[in-house]
Amino acid sequence: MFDIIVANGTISTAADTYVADIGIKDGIITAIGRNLEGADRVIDATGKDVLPGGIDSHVHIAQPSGDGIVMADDFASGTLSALHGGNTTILPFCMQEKGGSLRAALTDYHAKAEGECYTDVSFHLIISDPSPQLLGQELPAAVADGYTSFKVFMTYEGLRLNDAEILATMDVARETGALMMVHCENEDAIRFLCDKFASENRLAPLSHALTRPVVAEREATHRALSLAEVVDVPVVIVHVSNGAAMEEIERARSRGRNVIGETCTQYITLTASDLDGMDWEGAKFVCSPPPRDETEQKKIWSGLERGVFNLFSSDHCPFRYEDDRGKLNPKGREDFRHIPNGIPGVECRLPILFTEGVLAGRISINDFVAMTATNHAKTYGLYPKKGTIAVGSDADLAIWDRAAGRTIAHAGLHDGSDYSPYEGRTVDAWPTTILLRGKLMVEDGALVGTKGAGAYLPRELSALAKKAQAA
Ligand code: DUC
Ligand code: ZN
Ligand code: ZN
Repeated sequence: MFDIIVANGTISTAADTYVADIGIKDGIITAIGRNLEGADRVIDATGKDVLPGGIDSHVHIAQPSGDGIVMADDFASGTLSALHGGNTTILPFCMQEKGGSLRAALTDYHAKAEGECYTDVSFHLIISDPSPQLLGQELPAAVADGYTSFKVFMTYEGLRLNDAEILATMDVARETGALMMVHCENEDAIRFLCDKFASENRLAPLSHALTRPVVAEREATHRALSLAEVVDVPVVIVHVSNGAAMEEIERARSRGRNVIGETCTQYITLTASDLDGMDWEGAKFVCSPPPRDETEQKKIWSGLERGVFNLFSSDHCPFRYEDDRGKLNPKGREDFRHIPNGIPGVECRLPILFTEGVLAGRISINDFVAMTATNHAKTYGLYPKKGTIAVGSDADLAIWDRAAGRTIAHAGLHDGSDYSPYEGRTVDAWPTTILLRGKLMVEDGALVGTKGAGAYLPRELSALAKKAQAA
């Protein structure tokens, strides 16, 4: 006897595509086969794609942003938006405040998420202050408690770590088996260019892209990979925006390094010229690394096609546009250096890649599942509970309708921002019915689940990092 049967859908995992029924009991997939019977509820998925719920492992929600700036999403709106875009798990970042403890940051972040989520959530840490106390005690304790990944920044004053600090932090990753993610951009190069642009009074949003050139990302990527080689530790290079940085990853792998590569929606869809919009509208596209040009987009596509990128994420980092605490804050409306970095995108990630990747014939549906769900679970210690359709796995399912295409309009999205960088773009399919651990959350596009259905997920060590530690 099942609680629910999802009947006759075309199931795709990272490995396989086939037509079958899925039997669900107590939130778990307990049977996969033809002609399953005996359920309280049968969902007919004939002619639909049944995929694992998406996992977006790069999302920013309710992150302190300083300077009177406030992120547009709390856990309720951020996870609701993720859910409507076909996701059942997201991994936002819990940031250590400079000089603050990790415990304090985690207590605060858990309090923000508790009872608010529509998807399951787990947290990466951001290390902003790698003091001996943090590296020696707090971080290892947090890893043991299931916070098994953390991010460091090579850019942003107040957040960036120098090379010595990165090495010391990587050493903790090696010792604990945690996985380290690196934001690769050369802060000094960016600072130099920003000062130069400011002295020339070139303060419009486009200057954001011009002061964060490809070379600043390529150099930092090379350096991060070199430092990881010194420590002999695996590393995740997040939000790769261009071919040169991507080639650094390929070169490191050819030396035998264990490198996970991530790219994001904005690097296959947007270009720097979007920042050059009418008036100050370019602020809507300010994110770091910035979108590049069509040549770089093609290189990123080639990386997706050739499997260079393991992860395709949104880097959802939402601010409102018309808002004193958002993009058009009093300083930001006059000087690109004060426009908060980041764009919303958690709801559009999957339909855009499905349309432009799968339906356009660039990647297989199995590669799509790998890059949007399975590999995220494997990378961050959630597999096989999450990220696949298999007996014993959580019944996190997205039922896709290829007749539910639409033109993206922010009015139809669910995040807390007031615009979408993907406004006007057409997608040819949408995940219209979503189950979270067997619970029907969205049915034919309408919310039927409740806030608080999403749970916090402590994580195992990454299988990838474990491998390195054992070696
Ligand atoms: N880095 C991110 O990972 N997200 C948004 C902004 C940034 O700099
Ligand atoms: Zn980043
Ligand atoms: Zn990010």
